[in-house]
Amino acid sequence: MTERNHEDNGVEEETGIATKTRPATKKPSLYRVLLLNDDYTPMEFVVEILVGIFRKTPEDAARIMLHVHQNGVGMCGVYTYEVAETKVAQVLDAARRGQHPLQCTMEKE
Ligand code: TYC
Repeated sequence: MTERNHEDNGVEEETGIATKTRPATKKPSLYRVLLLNDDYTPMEFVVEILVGIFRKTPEDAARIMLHVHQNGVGMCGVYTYEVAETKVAQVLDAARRGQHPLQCTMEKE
Protein backbone atom coordinates (compact mmCIF):
# COMPACT_ATOMS: atom_id res chain seq x y z
CA MET A 1 0.00 0.00 0.00
CA THR A 2 1.51 3.32 -1.06
CA GLU A 3 -1.37 5.67 -0.28
CA ARG A 4 -1.61 7.09 3.21
CA ASN A 5 -4.72 6.87 5.25
CA HIS A 6 -5.64 7.46 8.86
CA GLU A 7 -5.43 3.82 9.83
CA ASP A 8 -1.81 3.12 8.84
CA ASN A 9 -0.54 5.59 11.45
CA GLY A 10 1.42 7.35 8.71
CA VAL A 11 4.12 4.69 8.39
CA GLU A 12 4.78 3.87 4.77
CA GLU A 13 4.92 0.14 4.24
CA GLU A 14 7.41 0.45 1.38
CA THR A 15 9.91 2.92 2.88
CA GLY A 16 9.36 2.61 6.62
CA ILE A 17 9.49 6.43 6.79
CA ALA A 18 6.88 7.95 9.05
CA THR A 19 4.89 10.51 7.11
CA LYS A 20 2.01 11.03 9.47
CA THR A 21 -0.85 12.97 7.97
CA ARG A 22 -3.69 14.85 9.54
CA PRO A 23 -7.02 15.94 8.14
CA ALA A 24 -6.58 18.99 5.92
CA THR A 25 -9.16 21.01 7.82
CA LYS A 26 -9.56 22.07 11.42
CA LYS A 27 -12.95 22.52 12.98
CA PRO A 28 -13.43 26.17 13.91
CA SER A 29 -14.13 27.02 17.54
CA LEU A 30 -17.75 27.94 18.14
CA TYR A 31 -19.16 30.73 20.28
CA ARG A 32 -22.55 31.16 21.94
CA VAL A 33 -24.11 34.59 21.53
CA LEU A 34 -26.04 35.52 24.67
CA LEU A 35 -28.69 38.15 25.25
CA LEU A 36 -28.97 39.67 28.73
CA ASN A 37 -32.13 40.87 30.43
CA ASP A 38 -32.67 44.43 31.63
CA ASP A 39 -35.66 46.33 32.96
CA TYR A 40 -36.03 48.87 30.15
CA THR A 41 -35.59 47.42 26.67
CA PRO A 42 -39.05 46.85 25.17
CA MET A 43 -39.99 43.22 24.56
CA GLU A 44 -40.95 44.05 20.96
CA PHE A 45 -37.49 45.50 20.31
CA VAL A 46 -35.83 42.30 21.54
CA VAL A 47 -38.09 40.21 19.31
CA GLU A 48 -37.17 42.41 16.34
CA ILE A 49 -33.47 41.89 17.12
CA LEU A 50 -33.92 38.12 17.24
CA VAL A 51 -35.81 38.08 13.93
CA GLY A 52 -33.67 40.64 12.11
CA ILE A 53 -30.17 39.74 13.29
CA PHE A 54 -30.46 36.11 14.39
CA ARG A 55 -32.96 35.03 11.70
CA LYS A 56 -35.38 33.50 14.19
CA THR A 57 -39.03 32.99 13.36
CA PRO A 58 -41.31 35.41 15.24
CA GLU A 59 -42.45 32.44 17.38
CA ASP A 60 -38.89 31.38 18.31
CA ALA A 61 -37.94 35.02 18.86
CA ALA A 62 -40.83 35.52 21.32
CA ARG A 63 -39.88 32.29 23.14
CA ILE A 64 -36.21 33.30 23.46
CA MET A 65 -37.12 36.85 24.53
CA LEU A 66 -39.41 35.53 27.29
CA HIS A 67 -36.73 33.07 28.40
CA VAL A 68 -34.26 35.95 28.78
CA HIS A 69 -36.89 38.08 30.53
CA GLN A 70 -37.57 35.31 33.06
CA ASN A 71 -34.07 33.81 33.48
CA GLY A 72 -31.78 36.80 33.00
CA VAL A 73 -29.84 35.37 30.07
CA GLY A 74 -30.52 33.31 26.96
CA MET A 75 -28.85 32.01 23.83
CA CYS A 76 -29.42 33.55 20.41
CA GLY A 77 -27.28 31.05 18.51
CA VAL A 78 -23.88 29.42 18.06
CA TYR A 79 -21.48 30.78 15.45
CA THR A 80 -17.84 30.91 14.42
CA TYR A 81 -15.83 33.70 16.07
CA GLU A 82 -16.18 36.34 13.35
CA VAL A 83 -19.90 35.73 12.80
CA ALA A 84 -20.57 35.85 16.57
CA GLU A 85 -18.52 39.04 16.88
CA THR A 86 -20.47 40.64 14.03
CA LYS A 87 -23.86 39.68 15.52
CA VAL A 88 -22.88 41.12 18.94
CA ALA A 89 -21.76 44.35 17.28
CA GLN A 90 -25.03 44.56 15.30
CA VAL A 91 -27.11 44.10 18.47
CA LEU A 92 -25.13 46.70 20.43
CA ASP A 93 -25.35 49.15 17.53
CA ALA A 94 -29.12 48.69 17.18
CA ALA A 95 -29.54 49.07 20.97
CA ARG A 96 -27.46 52.26 20.96
CA ARG A 97 -29.45 53.69 18.03
CA GLY A 98 -32.71 52.87 19.81
CA GLN A 99 -31.33 54.22 23.10
CA HIS A 100 -32.00 50.90 24.84
CA PRO A 101 -29.64 49.37 27.43
CA LEU A 102 -29.83 45.90 25.83
CA GLN A 103 -26.60 43.94 26.34
CA CYS A 104 -25.24 41.06 24.27
CA THR A 105 -22.10 38.98 24.77
CA MET A 106 -20.36 35.92 23.34
CA GLU A 107 -18.65 33.00 25.05
CA LYS A 108 -16.65 30.07 23.77
CA GLU A 109 -18.81 26.92 23.54
N1 TYC B 1 -37.21 42.77 30.69
C1 TYC B 1 -37.61 43.58 29.55
C2 TYC B 1 -38.98 44.19 29.83
O1 TYC B 1 -39.64 43.79 30.77
C3 TYC B 1 -37.69 42.75 28.27
C4 TYC B 1 -36.37 42.19 27.85
C5 TYC B 1 -36.27 40.89 27.42
C6 TYC B 1 -35.22 43.00 27.84
C7 TYC B 1 -35.06 40.36 26.97
C8 TYC B 1 -33.99 42.49 27.43
O2 TYC B 1 -32.74 40.68 26.57
C9 TYC B 1 -33.93 41.17 27.00
N2 TYC B 1 -39.38 45.17 29.04
